[in-house]
Amino acid sequence: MRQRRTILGLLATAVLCLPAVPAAATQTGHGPGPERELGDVIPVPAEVEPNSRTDFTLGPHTSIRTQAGSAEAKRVGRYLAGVLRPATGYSLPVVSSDRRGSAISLVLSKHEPKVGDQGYRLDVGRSGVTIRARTGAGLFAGAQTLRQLLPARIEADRTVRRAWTVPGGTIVDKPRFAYRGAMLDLARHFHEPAEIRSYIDELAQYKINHLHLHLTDDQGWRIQIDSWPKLTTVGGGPGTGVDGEGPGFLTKAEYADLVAYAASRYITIVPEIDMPGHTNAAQSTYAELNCDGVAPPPRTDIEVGYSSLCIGSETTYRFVEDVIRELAAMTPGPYLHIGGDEAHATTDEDYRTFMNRVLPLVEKYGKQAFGWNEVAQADPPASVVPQYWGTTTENADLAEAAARGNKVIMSPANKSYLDMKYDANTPLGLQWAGFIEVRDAYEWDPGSHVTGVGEQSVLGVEAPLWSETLRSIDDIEFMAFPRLPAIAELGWSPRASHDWESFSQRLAEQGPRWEQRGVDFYRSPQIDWP
Ligand code: TNX
Repeated sequence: MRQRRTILGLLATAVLCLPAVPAAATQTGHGPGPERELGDVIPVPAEVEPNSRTDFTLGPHTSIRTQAGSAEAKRVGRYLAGVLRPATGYSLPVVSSDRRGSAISLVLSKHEPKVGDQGYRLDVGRSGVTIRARTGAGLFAGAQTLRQLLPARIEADRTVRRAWTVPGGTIVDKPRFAYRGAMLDLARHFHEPAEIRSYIDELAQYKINHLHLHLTDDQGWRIQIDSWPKLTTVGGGPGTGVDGEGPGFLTKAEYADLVAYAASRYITIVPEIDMPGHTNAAQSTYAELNCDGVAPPPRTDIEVGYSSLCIGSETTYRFVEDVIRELAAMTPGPYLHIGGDEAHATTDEDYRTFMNRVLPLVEKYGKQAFGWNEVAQADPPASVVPQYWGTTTENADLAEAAARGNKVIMSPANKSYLDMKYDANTPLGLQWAGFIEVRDAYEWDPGSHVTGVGEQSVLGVEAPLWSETLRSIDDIEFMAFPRLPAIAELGWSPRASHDWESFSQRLAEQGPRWEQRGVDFYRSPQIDWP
């Protein structure tokens, strides 16, 4: 719908541009005061102190002032200017002078208390907004909060004449969990870099800071590996993907561009090569990866659990090491995900043998291993991060791993899987873990969801989006929104702030923002959309 929406959006904007008085003010009866309340943000901030006497209104002479000498602050300033210029029509110059006057100031200080490495303090006073943080990531998070504190039409791609007022007061905010992730499956259907960038832009608004890319599976191989070139030319070529309709792959250059684009939004890419199962694309391309030396036919159905690398063969480990080495070399982030799920065609003993050889390889190339929670069955070292995808609240292997000191990522399939249908009428998605309405996605606690896995053992949360039924960015958006913001809030906001009534009201206000941006979303009947 992106194309169509944009044209409608242009028309609407053109109409609203005509009157001399601020359009939205006339339309909604709002005076010059702010349309939003301080704290009307997803994820909800940790501490909010409104002050109605210090609202700030952006004007044509407002500048974005960034800490002198800080390239990092300048980078966030430029990003923020890029977000605010189209709708306001103001020039919002990014300057590093101490000149007085109306400004949004971005200040980096190692001594800022109470905000940790990812948080920020945001003060809205009469002459401007000041965001303070200890890191660029913190400034960026504060910039996203500021963006949501402005009226929804700030997301318009054309000038809208109205007052751009930010509610006065102070926010002090930092995340509950260090890791807030989303996952995109490029294997079942490839998604183009432009689509991935557009998803990254959406994720960043909700303070998601990791994007896990599921790069390989039975139906396709989506990342260039020079030492095994046919993985992509054949395994990512025409006819690959579910129903043969999802071909494509990322070259190393495209992958590097994506890593850089994500980094500019303070998002770290976590690449996944799934093994020892989910490997048919590789095994049908290279016969030597099979115990019998015979390449199976390519598969485009959505069965799982039938493929396995040959555990007793040295060729397997040469292959795995080549792939891990090349992937680690192109990945600046600390994590590398080795899958490990649904290896039903691998015996338990072989699975342990495999993991005991492969986990050290990840470390050898300087990365920390993530694996789906089955990896906990191999008693991995404490540095390994199991990702829980089960649908129950009991998992002895995971609890034992937590007791041994492993940190885990929480992605329970019946809560956080964005590819599950909302209800029986959802045209896209699967339903093996049940229907997931937005309230289901919101009503659980990552810090106590699995018995024996407490808050201290949780590195964070992640919302996976598997692509068996998804082709376009519109499909992705429709499944991600509005559930992704629910998972994002569970990952960022303090446990004590958890409140469905508050969340659902703040979520309703995201609807017009998605409309402005041409983002598809599911109009859940649980939400009172404006
Ligand atoms: C299970 S969850 C899988 C994936 C499927 C997904 C579909 C997990 C670790 N494995 O292979 O795509 O279900 O929802």
